[in-house]
Amino acid sequence: MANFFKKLFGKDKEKDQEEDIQQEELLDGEEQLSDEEIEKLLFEEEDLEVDAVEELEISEVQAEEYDEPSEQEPDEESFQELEISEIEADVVDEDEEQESDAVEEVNVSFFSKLKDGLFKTRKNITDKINDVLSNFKSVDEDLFEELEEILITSDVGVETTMRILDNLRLKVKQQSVKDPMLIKGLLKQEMVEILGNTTSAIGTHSPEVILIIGVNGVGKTTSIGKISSRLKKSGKKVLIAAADTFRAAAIDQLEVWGNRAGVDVIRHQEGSDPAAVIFDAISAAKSRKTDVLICDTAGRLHNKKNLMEELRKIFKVIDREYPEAHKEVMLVLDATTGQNAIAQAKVFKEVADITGIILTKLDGTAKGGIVIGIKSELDIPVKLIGVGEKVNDLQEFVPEDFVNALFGE
Ligand SMILES: Nc1nc2c(ncn2[C@@H]2O[C@H](COP(=O)(O)OP(=O)(O)OP(=O)(O)O)[C@@H](O)[C@H]2O)c(=O)[nH]1
Ligand SMILES: [Mg+2]
Repeated sequence: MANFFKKLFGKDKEKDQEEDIQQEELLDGEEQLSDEEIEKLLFEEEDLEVDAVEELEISEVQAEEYDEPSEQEPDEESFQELEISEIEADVVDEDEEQESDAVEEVNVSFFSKLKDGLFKTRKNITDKINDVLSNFKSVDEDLFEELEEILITSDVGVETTMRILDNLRLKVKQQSVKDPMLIKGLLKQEMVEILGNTTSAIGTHSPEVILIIGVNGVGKTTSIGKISSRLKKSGKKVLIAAADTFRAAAIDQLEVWGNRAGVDVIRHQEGSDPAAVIFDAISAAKSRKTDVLICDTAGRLHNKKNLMEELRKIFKVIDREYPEAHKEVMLVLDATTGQNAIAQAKVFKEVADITGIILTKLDGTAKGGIVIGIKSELDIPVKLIGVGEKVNDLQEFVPEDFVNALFGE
């Protein structure tokens, strides 16, 4: 626990100032990304998405065929200005859906939900792989090149794709594979190996604090609603802290999710100090003997420096006031932003010891290959995946299930 948030606070007060300077340097120094680029990454997702598509797509037409923008893309202006009336309208809709959800729960298994959620990615990756494999009579370099293109256009990432293909070539040689159809099994093995199988669930300790961070619109608040509901159903005492005080609508949105899950939300007024909300929430969690405290944070502030400073203060309060609590820092990334999600993670990694990733909106993208890229490039476990907007559409990430669902098996 002592090293938790190690980059964020000093061991004593004297060091605080020095660390502040280091922190500044961390954020503003010779990073691979320029300051301007980081600002852009954190605050201008509209551009990000366009950039991601423009820079990274080898076969734009092919990918876009399946990658229609979802209604909930973060570039929606309306999301920023979300009115309470809109939130309420949403609740009515979702409440109606809840009943059918309950029925659906019985019939639709966890796995088929995952399969459905990965529909666009499956079309983009697996259908194309099947096509290629059935068109080839032997396993040769042209076949590997075709596979390479498919993986890169699905946002697996160049480096990771190369790694997968090198290992594949090796296995093909070692096992003297001649039949192209056998490649699929080897490819699956390779993906499962990269993804690993060491995911530890969140919300299993008591007391536990789960801090949810990420840029605006990625799905932080929605994920908190989904996690709260799951934990509550599993018998945990849950409390939510509305530490995104930047917009009143954000607090109301969280309260709506809290009500739905039957979980209390500790809130202050719009514009109040987020660290003070966390302080109060910790006091409440202690006196109510809460098992899990989940904290929402702002994704958009006036600038990157404010955002990082705010997180820093929050971390400090948690560490000081709740040292006995197990801590999880979950970074939420939007799968539809492709490689930019990885760039965002790199920025947040500099200021927080991220313990896991929640990858949302996998249902809205053909580029679910990003899961493999994230694991391979960042080495932070993807712990939860969002495959839809409803309360039950957040799943624990199990590599083998994911790869099987991806290959439609
Ligand atoms: N399709 C789909 N939509 C999702 C998923 N997760 C979240 N969303 C949608 O994404 C939009 C933004 O979600 P929020 O939870 O409000 O995002 P946020 O990160 O809290 O945003 P800020 O509060 O502005 O920082 C909402 O319309 C959600 O319904 C998912 O897994 N799939
Ligand atoms: Mg939010």
